[in-house]
Amino acid sequence: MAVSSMSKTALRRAMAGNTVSQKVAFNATRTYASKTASLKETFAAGLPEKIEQIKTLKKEHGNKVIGEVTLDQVYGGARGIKSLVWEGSVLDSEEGIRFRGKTIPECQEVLPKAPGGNEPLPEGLFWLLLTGEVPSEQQVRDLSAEWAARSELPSFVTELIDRCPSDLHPMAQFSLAVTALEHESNFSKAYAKGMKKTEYWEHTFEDSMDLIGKLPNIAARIYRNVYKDGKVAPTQKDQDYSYNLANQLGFAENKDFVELMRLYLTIHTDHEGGNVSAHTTHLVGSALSSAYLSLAAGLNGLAGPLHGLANQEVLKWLTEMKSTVGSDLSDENITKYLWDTLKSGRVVPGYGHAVLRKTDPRYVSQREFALKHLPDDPMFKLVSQVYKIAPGVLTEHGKTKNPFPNVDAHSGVLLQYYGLTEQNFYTVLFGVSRALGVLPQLIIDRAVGAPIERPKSFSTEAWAKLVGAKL
Ligand code: HAX
Repeated sequence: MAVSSMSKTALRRAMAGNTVSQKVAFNATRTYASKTASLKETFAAGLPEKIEQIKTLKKEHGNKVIGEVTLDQVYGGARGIKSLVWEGSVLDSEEGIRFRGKTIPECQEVLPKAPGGNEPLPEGLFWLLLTGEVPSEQQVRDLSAEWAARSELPSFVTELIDRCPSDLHPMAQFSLAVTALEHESNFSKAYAKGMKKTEYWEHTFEDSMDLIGKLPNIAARIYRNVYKDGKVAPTQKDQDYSYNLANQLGFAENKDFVELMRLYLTIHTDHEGGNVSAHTTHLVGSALSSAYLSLAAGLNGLAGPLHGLANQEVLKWLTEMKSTVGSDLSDENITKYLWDTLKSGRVVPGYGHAVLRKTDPRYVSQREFALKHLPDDPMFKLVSQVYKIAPGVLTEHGKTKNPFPNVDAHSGVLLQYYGLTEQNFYTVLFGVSRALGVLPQLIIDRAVGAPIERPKSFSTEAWAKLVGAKL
């Protein structure tokens, strides 16, 4: 019986009575034995309740008015318009992100860690985002193994990456490789043959798991081709996702870098649904494009300098500051450099946010990592000094609604400390993590039958007419 056609109770009963080998047979896609419920089984078990909740909510409250929209919002990038469903996370302007109701420190506390490690494994956050449940240690180990088992790239994708010119931006190479993986899509093949709507999510789940499994190989191949010797270490099947990424990039000898990857891949996953990469993945997915095509679209948005590319821009900006200002990095000189940046019409990268109005907790968690592992690094000290000065300058400048740092103000400094100094590559790491945040929602969208997205647009003339204005 297909997982999707079982009731929640029937599924739980079936799982409770199953032996290990029966459980493995129950989920045909599983390639190894385990005593605990798999991610797919756990998600399937919670699905009927979710579908019922949405049905009841729509039936009983579907006509309720949930807000009003001003013309300023329409011309202001739809800022603040309540119009999207996103299950994994909610962003509060003061407090920052909560993943399924949990803050970053809470996630650091409760999510399983690698043996001997302190940071949460991103596998656990993926599980939490998809199911709303904190997985057990064993479930997370199984997920690591499952992603490692799916990590191999088709040879034509490897060749495609190898043939990219080394001056093609790593994000463009990344998006190209993910798009090419469409060739492997279970969903697209099943759709072409004809499948029931209730089967959509299972194929999207399989595509998402395959895609996530392959991302470290893609990212590392791009990095090793562009900056190193082009050789990528094979995936180690008994290691976690972040270890493999660190190892394939060539940095796993340093245990602290592996820990940094675990933290980095956890905190960059998800930031509710309206940001460019999340919204784009969801929007493209709403047309029933596969997980590959949907994520590639999201990655193209992440590659913009106002979004994910800001983490590359921050380190560039700090490096330029050092060469412009010279060795006297006094508060006065940094203040002057900030003003020079603003007066030249540029933004201060890593500062400001469309929703947040306080320091981003993702910045705080990286700062805490730095205080623990690299308190004396000169670049970290510079980041801390800018943190002390920039909010005042931006407030005095008077434009930005949020003068505090966002996630991108810190990540580059951590990476460069461990020797990953190639800034143009940084957003690829962000993209690997973002996949773990946006794909759970794509699976949920397919599981609950989310419709194709189609908001209404008007020309300026038509808007003017609507608000009774004369142009
Ligand atoms: N430096 C200078 N000016 C800034 C600024 C900054 N860091 N942040 C905002 N402003 C300006 C805006 O450009 C805008 O100016 P105009 O009126 O001339 O257009 C004005 O302040 C009002 O903007 P806002 O309402 O405060 O911010 P937005 O919602 O329009 O934009 C951005 C949010 C994140 C794009 C913006 O703060 C910015 O450009 N920051 C720098 C780039 C950056 O760090 N991006 C990463 C954000 C986090 C993220 O998505 N990571 O992936």
